[in-house]
Amino acid sequence: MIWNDEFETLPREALESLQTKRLQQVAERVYATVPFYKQQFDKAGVKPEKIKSLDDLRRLPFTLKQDMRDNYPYGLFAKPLDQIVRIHASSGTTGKPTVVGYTKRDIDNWTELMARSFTAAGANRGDILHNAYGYGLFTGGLGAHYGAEKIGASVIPMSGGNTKKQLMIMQDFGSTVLTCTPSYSLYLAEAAAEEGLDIRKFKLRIGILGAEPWSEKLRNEIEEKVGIKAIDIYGLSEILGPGVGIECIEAQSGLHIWEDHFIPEIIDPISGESLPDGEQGELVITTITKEGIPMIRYRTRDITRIIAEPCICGRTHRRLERMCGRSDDMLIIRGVNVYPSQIESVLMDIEGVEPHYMLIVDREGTLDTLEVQVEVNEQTFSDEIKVLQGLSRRIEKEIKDLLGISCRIRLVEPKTIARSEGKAQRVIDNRPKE
Ligand code: DLL
Repeated sequence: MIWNDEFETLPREALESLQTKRLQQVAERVYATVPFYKQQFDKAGVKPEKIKSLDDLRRLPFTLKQDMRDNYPYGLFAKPLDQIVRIHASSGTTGKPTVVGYTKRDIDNWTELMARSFTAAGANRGDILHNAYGYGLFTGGLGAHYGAEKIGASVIPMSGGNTKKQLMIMQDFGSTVLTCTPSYSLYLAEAAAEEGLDIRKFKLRIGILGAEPWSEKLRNEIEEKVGIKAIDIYGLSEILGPGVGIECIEAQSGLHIWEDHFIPEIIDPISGESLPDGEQGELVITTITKEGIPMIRYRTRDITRIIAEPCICGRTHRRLERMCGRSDDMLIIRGVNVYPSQIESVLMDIEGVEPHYMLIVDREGTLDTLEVQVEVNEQTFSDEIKVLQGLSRRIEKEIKDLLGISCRIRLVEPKTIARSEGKAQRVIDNRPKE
């Protein structure tokens, strides 16, 4: 099913000419209304009227998260506050959050894109949608909420936390669609088992999961343990919130990015050079319809590639490969680049190991060290020490074979690694900051 046939299947040529027109408009708008952009454009020596084609986008300067911080809280808004109807902010572990504002039209567009996304994921008006994304400054809860209402589903606005109650409601109300982070979906399955319940017997059929990186292997694990089709949804507050891109249930392979609202590019994260479709690099997004806080060439720091081949679902919007992680989550261990998702893939392939792990990076003398703490299941844990040692050695070898680095493996008892109700934290880097 397609929510908005006209726009979702627009022939490429028409889509690109719409993008060009909207790009010109947004360039003019931000130049005229946001002093920061005027300064940036002037510094780069480009006037908005010089933007005549999609290729000209490359002449515009990038916008960074730091630019949002420097203009905290409202400096990048392109509309006066009396036209802003909603404000969200990203959590940000250190310092001030990044703040975004939406006009009435922005909220309508967001709702439309979430309705498209939910429909692409296979949800519809007959569904009871259990929304366990956090409501609040985080965009997940409210973003999903309005989209779900728009498609006519019955939304249960659970928000995060209170896991036992979530399970009771989910079972008693007959929830059919679950929206939360991938890690929380697994936690729900585990907590259900502790209560003597089998979540697979609930009425859940689809999970629309995102807000954190997860591997294909983790998807398989979730589909098996929760008994759902697990669909990947992507977004970030700086650009919109959830619903920037989503997998379609037909292909479950790559996330369609809604190109009538966003222009994606891939760049080399170090040199900033644009890379061709198909090459992996950092995702850069320009919003072409947003009014409250338009973003020009925003560097997301998310690592992916663009899949330009047509999709079997009939949508013409290109796809992004599942995010491999963030450039700032990439660990450099003894000179080797390591994404936590690569280690996750190794772990998920090994029998007896649970999908709960933590990576601890440290420095001994001048040498970086990596310890992989991973839970083993009850049965394995009660095995003889020899069996456990064999398992450790196997994990260590597979990581070495894949990434070329040695690490220490620490097998830990089931349920000792902290569970999360939102975004999971899987890395602790204790190295002194340079
Ligand atoms: O996480 C918005 C969202 C809510 C997306 C609910 C999906 C579902 P932020 O808190 O601003 O917004 O965090 C955005 O989370 O730059 C990525 O690094 C990461 N992220 C989001 N979705 C995915 C995904 C929301 N599907 C940051 N896969 C982004 C991998 C994701 N990483």
